[in-house]
Amino acid sequence: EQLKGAVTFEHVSFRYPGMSTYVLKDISFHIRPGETVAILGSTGAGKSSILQLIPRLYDPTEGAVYVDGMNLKDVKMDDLRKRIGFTPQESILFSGTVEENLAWGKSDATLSEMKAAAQDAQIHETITDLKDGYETKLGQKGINLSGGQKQRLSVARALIRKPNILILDDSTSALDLQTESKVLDAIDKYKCTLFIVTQKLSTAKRADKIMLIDDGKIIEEGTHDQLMNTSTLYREIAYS
Ligand code: DGT
Repeated sequence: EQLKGAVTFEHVSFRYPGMSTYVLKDISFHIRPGETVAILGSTGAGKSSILQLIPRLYDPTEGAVYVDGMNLKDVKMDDLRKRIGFTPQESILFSGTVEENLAWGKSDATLSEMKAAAQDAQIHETITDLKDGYETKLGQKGINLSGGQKQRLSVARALIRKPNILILDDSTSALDLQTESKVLDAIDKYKCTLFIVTQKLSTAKRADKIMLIDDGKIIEEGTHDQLMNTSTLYREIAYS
């Protein structure tokens, strides 16, 4: 059964294993399939902690997370892995070729699937300009990519799976506005549910829902236009 990509948090509270303080406190929201959610908030607010619960890197301490109405605990991990694209804050690339790094997203990916994903992530031309193209070695034994190039490669790796739910945890922070906007235009065509942690107003403006997170709680939510009308805090962020 295919996931469609609705995501529901029901009274989710969370503390990291072995820690006594809650980093998420009674978070509830419902996201419809295909919606884009921009998550904003200061450092340590809990943005990454929320997102890690969706691919089940952790389970909620209290409350539950549902995808398409199913408690995540009842969804097979393999189905989740196939259907959720997740790029963590620090891109994880290993010493191998560009192709091997991309195939980590989908082990049976063909070269043309890799190229399509790389084009969407605006990294294909950078790759073809490298000495050995997709065969170029990265890391200790090869070349080093810039922060923004690593981020785009990580996004490409997540797109290869054609995920129903895509989670970009600050994975476009090093991209300029124009490149980020091209990547997001391409992601629109995947019709996936998108969670994106961002500090860019241009990205927040595109979102169906913006969530402002502070101290483990959702303190404001709405569209850009709604929050510009109702939230002093959002206006401060918008004008800063
Ligand atoms: P960022 O990434 O600096 O923009 O901040 P957020 O909003 O993503 O915050 P998050 O979720 O990384 O951190 C929320 C709180 O949880 C913060 O007090 C640090 C703590 N925390 C984050 N990751 C871990 C972890 O792996 N283990 C433990 N024990 N605490 C963590």
